[in-house]
Amino acid sequence: MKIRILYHGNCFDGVASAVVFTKFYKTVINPSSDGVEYRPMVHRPNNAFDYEALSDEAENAIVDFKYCADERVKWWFDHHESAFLSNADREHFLRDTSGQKFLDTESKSCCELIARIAREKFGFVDEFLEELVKWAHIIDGALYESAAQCVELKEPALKLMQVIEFERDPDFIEKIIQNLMNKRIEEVVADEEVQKRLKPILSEHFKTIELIKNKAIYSRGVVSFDLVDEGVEVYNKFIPYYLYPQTTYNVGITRSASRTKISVGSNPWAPRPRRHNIAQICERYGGGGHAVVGAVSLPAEDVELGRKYMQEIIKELQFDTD
Ligand SMILES: [Mn+2]
Repeated sequence: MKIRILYHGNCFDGVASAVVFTKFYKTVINPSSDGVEYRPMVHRPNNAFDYEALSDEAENAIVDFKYCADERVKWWFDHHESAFLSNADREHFLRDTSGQKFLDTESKSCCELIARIAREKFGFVDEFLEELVKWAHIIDGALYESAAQCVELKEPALKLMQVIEFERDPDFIEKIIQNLMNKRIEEVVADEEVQKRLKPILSEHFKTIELIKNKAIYSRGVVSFDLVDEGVEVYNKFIPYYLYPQTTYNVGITRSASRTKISVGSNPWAPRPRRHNIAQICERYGGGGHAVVGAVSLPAEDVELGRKYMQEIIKELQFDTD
C-alpha cells in the first residue's frame, strides 16, 4: 500500500517533518511500501479541513498540520496549540487507540517531535537527520541567536527556509524533500534550481531592509514604519530589531489587495523587556495573536483608520524615556 504524507505547506518545519516521517516510515513501519505521495496543506478561511487532499487508495499521514477525524488518516503528528478544529475532533483524538497519533504543544517543532517519538517508541535513530531537526527547532521556535542571523540569511538552512516559504510549485518542494533525505542542507541549497529561485527572493528581501531603514521612526522603545505606499506586503519580522537593536517593540502597517494590516511585535533581545500583552492590545482593534506578536487586519480601503489605530498602539507601547 502507498502512503500519502500531508504536510504543512510553505513551511520549513512542514517540509522537515515530511522528510523525517518518510525515513522513519520506510525504515521501521513499512520497508516494502509501494511509494510515498506528498500533499502540501495550507490554512483556509474558516479553518475548514481540505478533505480532497486525503487519498482513498493510500494510508494518510498528517504532519505539522491540524487534526482530521477521518478514518483514512492513520498517522498524525502536530505541535500547534490550535490543532483541533472542534471539541468533537479533540474527543476523537483522545479516544484514539492506534498509538500512531501524537500531539505535543510544548515541542518547538513538529520535526523534532516526530524524531523523538520515532526514537522513544519505535527505536528509530538516524543521525543524518540531526542537522534538519536542529534547524526546524531554531526556525519554527524562532530561537535565532540574533536578529542579524535571521535577517542576513547567511546559513544555508535559512536560505532554504526562504525558498520553501515562497515556492508555489508542490513538485519542486517534493524534489527538495527527496533531496533532504540523503543530502546535507548546504548541498540541497547549492542546487542550480534552488539558487535560481533564491536570487530574486534575496534581492527583494535586501531591498525591503533598505525600505524599512528609510521609513522607520524610532521613539521611546517603539520603532514604527508605514509601507502602504511602498507596495510591500510581507517582510521579515526581525528586520526592525536588526536596524534598531535598542527597540522593545515594532509596529508596521502594510496593504495588500485584500487587507490593510497592522503588525505588532516585540524584540526577543530587547534591553528593556516587553511589558505589554500584544494579543490583548490587538484584540481591542479586532485582531489577535500571541503575547509577543500580533496583528490587526482591516478591509483594504481602511488605510486611514489603520494609520489612526497604529498611532494609538504606538502611544500605548511607548516608554516614558528614550
Ligand atoms: Mn511547525
